[in-house]
Amino acid sequence: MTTDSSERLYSDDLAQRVETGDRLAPGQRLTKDWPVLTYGGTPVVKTDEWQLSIWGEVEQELTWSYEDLLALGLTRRLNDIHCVTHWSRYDNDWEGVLWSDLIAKVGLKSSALAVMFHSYGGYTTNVPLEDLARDDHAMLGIRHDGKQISSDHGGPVRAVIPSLYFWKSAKWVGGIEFLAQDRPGFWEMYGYHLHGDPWTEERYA
Ligand SMILES: Nc1nc2c(c(=O)[nH]1)N[C@H]1C(S)=C(S)[C@@H](COP(=O)(O)O)O[C@H]1N2
Ligand SMILES: [Mo]
Repeated sequence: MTTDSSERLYSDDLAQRVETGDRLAPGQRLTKDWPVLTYGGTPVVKTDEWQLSIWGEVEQELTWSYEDLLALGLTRRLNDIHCVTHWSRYDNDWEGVLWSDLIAKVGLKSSALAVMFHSYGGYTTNVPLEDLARDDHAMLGIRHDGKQISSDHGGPVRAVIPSLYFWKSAKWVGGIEFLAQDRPGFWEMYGYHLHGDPWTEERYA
């Protein structure tokens, strides 16, 4: 990929960080490979069995199939990921359904303030709606570096929220619960920060 096309796929924030040499979040080390970080087993979910349930502070609860999700359209984004265990990986090339495109299809109640992502296998993680709205790279990821996301890395559908530590990017997403009040998910209940901004090192509470 040429530098020019990479730059166009960056957020303004990342493009500026690349330019000013302020790209690695504090306390992080760069890795070229892609570690697998999973608590527990690896759910293997086939695309024709995968479903997304949407409930909570919504006008109408929804269940989407994989085709329903793809019908919202795929967008490509290039971004960096920062894991709370101190590794970072640059230039992850994602294709998926942008959060903004998804939210346009869901009738949110004005009481909705945060989301809880629910994964196949039981993992959960919470993210304020404000952060998802601000992060124009937030998506449900389908492809990474030109290939279907593998089961290890959360395929067929995982969250990608590059503005927060990577534990917020739930793998094997099967449910999105809209919350009237933010509440801790799995790691957050075990002492991880409720919010998780890598630039201010919101690692642990
Ligand atoms: N369902 C689920 N999602 C998850 C996790 C997990 O254990 N289960 N681990 C989180 C953590 S701590 C990180 S760093 C990233 C790792 O994603 P990767 O294995 O694709 O690198 O996924 C996040 N999402
Ligand atoms: Mo992590």
